[in-house]
Amino acid sequence: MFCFQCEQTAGGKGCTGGAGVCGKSSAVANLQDELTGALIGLARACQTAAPTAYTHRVVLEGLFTTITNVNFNEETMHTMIDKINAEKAALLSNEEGALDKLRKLFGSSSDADRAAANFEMKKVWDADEDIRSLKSLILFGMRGMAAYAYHALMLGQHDDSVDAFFLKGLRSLGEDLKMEELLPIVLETGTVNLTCMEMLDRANTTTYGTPVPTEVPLTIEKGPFIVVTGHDLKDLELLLKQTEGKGVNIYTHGEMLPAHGYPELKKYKHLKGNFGTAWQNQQKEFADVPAAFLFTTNCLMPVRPSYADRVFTTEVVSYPELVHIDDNKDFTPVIEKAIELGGYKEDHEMTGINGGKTVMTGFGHGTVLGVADKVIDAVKAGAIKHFFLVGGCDGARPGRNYYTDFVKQTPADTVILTLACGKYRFNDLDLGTIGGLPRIMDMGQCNDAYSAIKVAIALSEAFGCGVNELPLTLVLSWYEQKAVCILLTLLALGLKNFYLGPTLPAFVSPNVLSYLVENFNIHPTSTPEADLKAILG
Ligand code: SF4
Ligand code: SF3
Repeated sequence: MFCFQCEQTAGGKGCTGGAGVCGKSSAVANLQDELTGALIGLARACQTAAPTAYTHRVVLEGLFTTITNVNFNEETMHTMIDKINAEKAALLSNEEGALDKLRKLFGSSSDADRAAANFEMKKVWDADEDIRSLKSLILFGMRGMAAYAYHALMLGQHDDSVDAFFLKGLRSLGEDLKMEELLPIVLETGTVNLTCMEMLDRANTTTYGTPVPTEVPLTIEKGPFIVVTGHDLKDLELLLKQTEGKGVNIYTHGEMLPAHGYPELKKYKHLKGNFGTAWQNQQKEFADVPAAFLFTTNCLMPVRPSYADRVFTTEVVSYPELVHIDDNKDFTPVIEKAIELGGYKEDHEMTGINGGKTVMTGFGHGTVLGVADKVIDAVKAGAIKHFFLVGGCDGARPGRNYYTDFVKQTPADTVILTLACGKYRFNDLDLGTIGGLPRIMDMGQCNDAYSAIKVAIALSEAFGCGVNELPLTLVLSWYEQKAVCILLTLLALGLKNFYLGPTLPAFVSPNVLSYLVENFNIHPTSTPEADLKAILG
């Protein structure tokens, strides 16, 4: 196996051998390469055979499946590969002349299979390091973006330009392209991801309303409960409906926390609070808990015996021997498990990592821009000196205390916007308020980076300056591939001067890194003291 798509990759270089640091086996890693190669084959076939809505859905599922901490299961990997190959065969046989045209495109091979041949990912992993680096940025960015497009699709939204780009991007991985040909596709991944995040924001807010600031308890009430984790709001809604009146409470976990801010989800009285902290603590936090756990997306870690009997998966999440809830979305096994386990006998107090008993969420662009006048006045009067966006993925590396310490050390006249699961490092801190607004404002999930971008653009318009001239600094943490697509969006928008940690991606080659540093002024994080001093002068 070879995999270097996430931040915890072995030795900061790449996972090889029997298994990845995430627990993914070499068999699954190799199948993920085969799956990606099949997707490239399908994208090639779409050059002469028209893709259908189903084709686009298969592409999303295939890419989403390969995100870190989503699929650990050889069996479902095989099913997915078969599905992709079947779709390619169906497209080519349905469209008259499609195969002949493809043969022409690919030379004169008489072998039908070779015309839209599946690609061997080893060719990318063995390529020149700069080509490999740029193709990795495209592939990993598309994997992250596919998850967002998938959630939007579950709420009935899709976008033709996003669908078309996945096919173009996949094809580019199998082509002999030079650096100067790949670079524009890297940036295009970021531009298309902005459209994709906007689509998901629209899907979420038109379905569930505009998020409102909401205080979320961390204490678990007595009685049966289910913990829902991941990013898919639709799954949460379906589970809330199916548990109504059954005496089973629902708690969010990880990236599901921002669900509490949406009016149409908040209205369910049995959506009680948030359980635990970020994903990398699950093996400790889930141990012996008398509740059922439902994973709707990443980040699933290898399950431990003390709670393996109570973890359920849905969507593309898959782990050997766990009960999977299929597309019919009948959550009965999850609900029955929660009732059987019974929950805690008395209310069970839990806290955030800094000891806080509640957290706040619900500060999306709707809320923040709703008080834009207040914010602008506070900046003009000098009450707010600087904005920080401190957010991104959390992870297990010890150096990630940086983000807690950074936030603790920010001066009292600064505002911290945050998003994604990295916020669990500090979201239970009480840092007081500025002009009636809390100093820490949670904008939502990682895809709600769209909210942060909207706010930054609105501020720059209000102050009549470019976004890069605003008193705003992005201090980002990355772990998996959604962070990659968001980073590409920031680059595509021309945002400069941000801090990235805890380490730089292994798939960024020295040449690509110096390009990014020169053109976008990306700084690796150092120490909170030094970085704050450099930022605030
Ligand atoms: Fe290693 Fe990350 Fe790939 Fe898992 S996803 S195999 S930890 S690089
Ligand atoms: Fe976290 Fe996995 Fe990335 Fe949506 S849940 S941010 S790491």
